[in-house]
Amino acid sequence: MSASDDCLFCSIIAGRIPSTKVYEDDTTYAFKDINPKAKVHVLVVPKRHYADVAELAADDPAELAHIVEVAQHIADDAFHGAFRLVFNTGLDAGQTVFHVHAHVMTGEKLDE
Ligand code: IU
Repeated sequence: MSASDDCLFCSIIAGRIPSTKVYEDDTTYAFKDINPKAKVHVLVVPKRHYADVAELAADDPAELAHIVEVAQHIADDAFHGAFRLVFNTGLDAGQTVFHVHAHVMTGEKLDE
């Protein structure tokens, strides 16, 4: 669970790799996805390193709830509160970065 130098999102949180920050507080960081799948596509991550959402939920459910709150705030600002929240979990579900991240998609009416 410790931050590792070879974790891309740990490096983004630490500022070693640039990102377009959308939100930050003591425990949580949010930045624009470099390959957006919606008009507004933001990744919300805990600053502490967890591989996936199941690991986060088991160790720190309050942080998971906080990530949902941050997603709601982003959507309140971008699109009257409507948003899609996705946690790809595991290689076969399309997870490519193994630092848990919520995809927040909003800013427009989304396909069903
Ligand atoms: P996934 O759920 O693990 O597949 O999501 C990883 C996301 O991280 C994906 O949407 C990428 O576009 C995004 N991303 C990024 O925002 N910045 C990067 O430097 C890299 C990936 I690499």
